[in-house]
Amino acid sequence: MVYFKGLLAGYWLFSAIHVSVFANEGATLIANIDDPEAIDAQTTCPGYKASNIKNTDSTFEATLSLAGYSCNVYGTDVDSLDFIVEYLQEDLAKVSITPTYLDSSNDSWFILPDYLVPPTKANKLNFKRSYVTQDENQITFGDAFSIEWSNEPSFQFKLKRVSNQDVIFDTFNSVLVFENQFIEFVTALPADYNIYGLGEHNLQSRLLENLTLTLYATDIPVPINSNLYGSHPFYLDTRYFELDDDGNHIPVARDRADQSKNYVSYSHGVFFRNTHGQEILTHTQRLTWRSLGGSIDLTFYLGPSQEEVTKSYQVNTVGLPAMQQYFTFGYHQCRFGYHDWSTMDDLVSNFEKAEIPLENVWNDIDYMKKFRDFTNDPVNFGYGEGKDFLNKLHDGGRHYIPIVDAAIYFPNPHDENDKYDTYTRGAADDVFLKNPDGSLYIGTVWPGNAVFPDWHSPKTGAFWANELVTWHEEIVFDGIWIDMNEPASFCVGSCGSHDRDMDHLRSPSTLLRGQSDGLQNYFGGSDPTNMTDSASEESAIGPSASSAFFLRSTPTPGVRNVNYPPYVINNVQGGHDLAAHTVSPNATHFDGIQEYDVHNIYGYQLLNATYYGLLEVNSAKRPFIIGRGTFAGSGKWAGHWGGDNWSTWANMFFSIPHALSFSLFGIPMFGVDTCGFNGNTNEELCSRWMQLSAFFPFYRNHNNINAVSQEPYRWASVTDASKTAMKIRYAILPYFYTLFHLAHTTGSTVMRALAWEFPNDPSLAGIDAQFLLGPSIMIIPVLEPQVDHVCAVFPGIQQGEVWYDWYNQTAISAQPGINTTISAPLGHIPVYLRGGSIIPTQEPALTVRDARNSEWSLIAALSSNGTASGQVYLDDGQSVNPESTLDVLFEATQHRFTISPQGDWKESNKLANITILGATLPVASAMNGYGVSVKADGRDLPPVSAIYDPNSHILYITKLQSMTPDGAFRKGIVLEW
Ligand code: MIG
Repeated sequence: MVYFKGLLAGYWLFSAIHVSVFANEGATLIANIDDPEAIDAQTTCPGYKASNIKNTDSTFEATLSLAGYSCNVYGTDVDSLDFIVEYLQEDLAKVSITPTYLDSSNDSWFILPDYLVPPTKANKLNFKRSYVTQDENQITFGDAFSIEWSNEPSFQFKLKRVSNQDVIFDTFNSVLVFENQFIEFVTALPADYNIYGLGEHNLQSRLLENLTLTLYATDIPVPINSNLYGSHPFYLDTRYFELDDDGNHIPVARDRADQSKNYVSYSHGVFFRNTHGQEILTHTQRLTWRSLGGSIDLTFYLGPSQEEVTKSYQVNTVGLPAMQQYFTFGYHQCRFGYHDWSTMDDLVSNFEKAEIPLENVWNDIDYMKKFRDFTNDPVNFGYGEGKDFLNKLHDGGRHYIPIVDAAIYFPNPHDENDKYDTYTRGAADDVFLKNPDGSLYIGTVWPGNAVFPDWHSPKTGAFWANELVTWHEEIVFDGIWIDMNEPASFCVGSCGSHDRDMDHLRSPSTLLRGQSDGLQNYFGGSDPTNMTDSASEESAIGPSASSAFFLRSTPTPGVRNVNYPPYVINNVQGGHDLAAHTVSPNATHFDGIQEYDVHNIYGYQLLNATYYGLLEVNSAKRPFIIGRGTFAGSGKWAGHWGGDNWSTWANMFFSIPHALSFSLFGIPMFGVDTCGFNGNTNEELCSRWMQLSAFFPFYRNHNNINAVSQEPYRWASVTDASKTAMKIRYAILPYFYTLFHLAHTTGSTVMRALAWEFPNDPSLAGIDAQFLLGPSIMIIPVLEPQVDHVCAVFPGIQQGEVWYDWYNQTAISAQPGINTTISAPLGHIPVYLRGGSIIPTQEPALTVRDARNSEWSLIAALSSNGTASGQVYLDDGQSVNPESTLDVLFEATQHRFTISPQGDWKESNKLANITILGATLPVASAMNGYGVSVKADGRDLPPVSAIYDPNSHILYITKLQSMTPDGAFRKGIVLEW
């Protein structure tokens, strides 16, 4: 208990003091967007003039020269730029703008190397390059897109989609600003635009006008509309048109949609390959994109559907998402504050007693010895006891996921007893980030002074892998939870460089262990701001917090100020300081690259290292990683959780748009801290949330150290609600798994917005309070307290779409284009099956292993024209390269069900049931009451195995086991009735 109290007080005092450090400084730096005196680059800068224009059948090139005196607003103007448009593929074009003289001796700009973030590659095989047509200022490539340009008053360009002449990117009426520390370009957008993405933010799905979207990886308990942990400079732009009688496209105003009209939509995507701090401003009919450096490297994905845009973004640019092991779709229980192995053991028994499914138990930093990575506290989390616990856990079919933080404890050099092997090995290989003067960059994180692995060093990956492998010899974990990889640091600058005596005895970890005098010591006496005093002594080492907040640097030609760039982005941390709560921008990597230029990919690289590290642990198993800091492309290694949310209804709602944006980013393995992390949850909220998250790919309940317990078994009503929702989740695990296989192989999404599945209904463009899981299941959660119903739309009704209530399996009646009120008392989450779908299911169970070892059922929900189809993908559920796989297609009509397997994975569980929803059999054909005669491959099945309910229009075909004695899907089957 002492431990708990200490930790509680420490955590909160520590955060409070951290904030006051900034508050005490008085004057605060104003972000440029909040500063009425900030210079507007658009009215001040001259822009460029294009010359040397050339083109080939797939490129357009020009040299851009500064069109007047340098403006040097927020850096040094680059006088000469290369402008290149590359037509890469029918659906893909790239625009890059880079300084012409890359080898100039006084260059101060930064070009992102391909080895850090791979650029967009075209799949040349698909590319039927056709022809180029030119007007004076316009070039058309094939049938796909054209570029129009002008030099009046300065260089500007438009990209058009040829098929409908829609201008998808348009810098006319703006100037291009290209400086060493500031880039700005503007594109026109249509009235009432629908754009999505540009994460990571806690916002609704369709981005509003007049937002400032900041991209700068940071550790912050998820405020609304601030920069968060990840950076995804990608947006989807969907445009709706009405088709008139002459086939013309007339833009449709926002959300206004007459269901009887004929609409079409065209989507395109835009990716800005740039790792600097960024700001995107959404104005009326215009978007301004700013970056603190780098070059302009834009990829345009022409779609024209969201699905094609998202697939192309992943296939051609960021990579396809990691395939997950089957077990990862089970339920995960976590909290900060599970403080010893026996607590973990009790946790598992409590779930067993309550008969709530439990698949994975997680440990937060509680398990560590003094909060040091890859160590266990010998008293509370000893290796011996751990082995017993993990053996038992694994025998029960369950799994264990511990946290690993980004930073590595830096031992006190004056204390020879203070040894930490991980640090010693890393130091021997010289794998940690440096200060500009070559000394170690030393920040502060949970263990106290801490250093940061430098992923640019060729030895760091092997260092990290070795730590994972070595630790795994003691603790047989089944995946890794990566935290603090933005990276987070609790002090400003290389604070430990000045105070090497600040060992663990004065670190937060000791405070948290309940040492009463620790707090004053840690902050260096009675004045908490003293912790940063010494930092101002030496400017070569990190920025100094004490003077930071008055600084906004004025540009010096040819010289960059990376700690205080002239343009101040609206970073959410204290004083908008880029160094606040993270590693300082002047921290220097092995290859000389400064953190300033690559801050947003620190977390991405750590996830990469962890992925390959886990393959060293076991090369056969798909690594399971959930990470906090992400960048475009992290999905190929890891999933993501939404970070430190709050136990509020609003945060529960925001989890849906958060997930949908990560679908667009190619990170389908997403979920949030169910029931909320910060603050106390309550029974009603937790009940609704446990049901909602049951339909997210990553399903974890996690809680802060100081909040009331929120495991689902804490309340009878939450127990029941969780079980109800988990019964569905565990039954449809084969559907989840198949969706992931499709995501992993094609880039399709798992959680989907209604607008993506019903692209011709403009009224769905902003809907994010309900969603689809894959194409076939729609979830309509209750997102507010004290109600017993929910209002929702049922898309596609006008076009004949049928929706079946999951629970009573009958078609609902709803009107097109209006809200339908659905009963949803506490404990009930409305779920609908889309007509035309066939869903593979197995029996729900308390573990994924047991569910996976149960009999199969197939549910066919017939469409209004009496057909349905679906599929399932199976393999061993864990191998990186499974030896055998199986793809099964299902098709149904009013009289036939066909199973067509392909592949050599041998499924050993039998097929038991097929249920046909929306069946309309003439009752005259019924035998034995409502029994129906069914032939399997031409032979009669016993009539008792098929029952038709003419009231609910359900045909139940059961007891099919004898047809599949060795297991389901061994060979093709046709059932007829
Ligand atoms: O400084 O490890 O987002 O999930 O419980 C806070 C303790 C560190 C932040 C994570 C949260 C985790 C917490 N961590």
